[in-house]
Amino acid sequence: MRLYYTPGTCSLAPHIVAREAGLPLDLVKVDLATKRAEDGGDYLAVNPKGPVPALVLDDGFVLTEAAVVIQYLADLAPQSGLLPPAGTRARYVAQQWLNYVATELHKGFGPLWHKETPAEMRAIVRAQLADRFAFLDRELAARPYLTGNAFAAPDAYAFTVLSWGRYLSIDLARWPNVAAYVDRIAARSRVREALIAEGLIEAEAA
Ligand SMILES: N[C@@H](CCC(=O)N[C@@H](CS)C(=O)NCC(=O)O)C(=O)O
Repeated sequence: MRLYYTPGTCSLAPHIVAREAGLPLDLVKVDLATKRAEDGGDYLAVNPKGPVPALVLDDGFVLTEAAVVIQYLADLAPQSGLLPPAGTRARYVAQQWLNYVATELHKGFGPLWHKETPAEMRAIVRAQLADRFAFLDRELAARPYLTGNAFAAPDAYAFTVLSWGRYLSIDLARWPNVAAYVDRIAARSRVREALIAEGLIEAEAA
């Protein structure tokens, strides 16, 4: 399987899930500005929608949309416990979190990445994110991970997105349970491997 990724973006989430699941992946870096893959290929030929991630299976089938790619990978390794079996209530709870991360957190950051976004809009977006982080902070007061006592696939996605705060001067220390959650996940050995592989932390720090 090949994962098309761009360091530190949402493609980090399926990358982490693959490592936590013990699944080998070939990583292909994508320059989002030019839509060129590091192997010289045209990324738009892989995913005509344009964004990372895209997962290309060994038979050439292409999966996109982070929350779906994450589920596909976790389902390849059911023994990893990263997602409960399909059809169970616990699975729907995990899907609720994946969807929440995708639509409220991941896309909630969207306007902040565009330099044309006016200051008034930035203030509204930051306030909305703060409300969502406050919600997460209340949830994480009750348990260490989104779905319970164990790290699971939605945590890989939430960790990835929450980590963007540092690029946008959003100090997670305002939400101590969220800050502790991010630190807890960052300390996991498979997560550190993914961060090193994407060049986000130094190997010596592993
Ligand atoms: N709907 C897609 C959106 C993915 C997405 O927003 N990817 C961002 C990086 S986090 C990206 O590639 N942006 C550049 C672009 O859209 O050209 C998903 O959920 O996977």
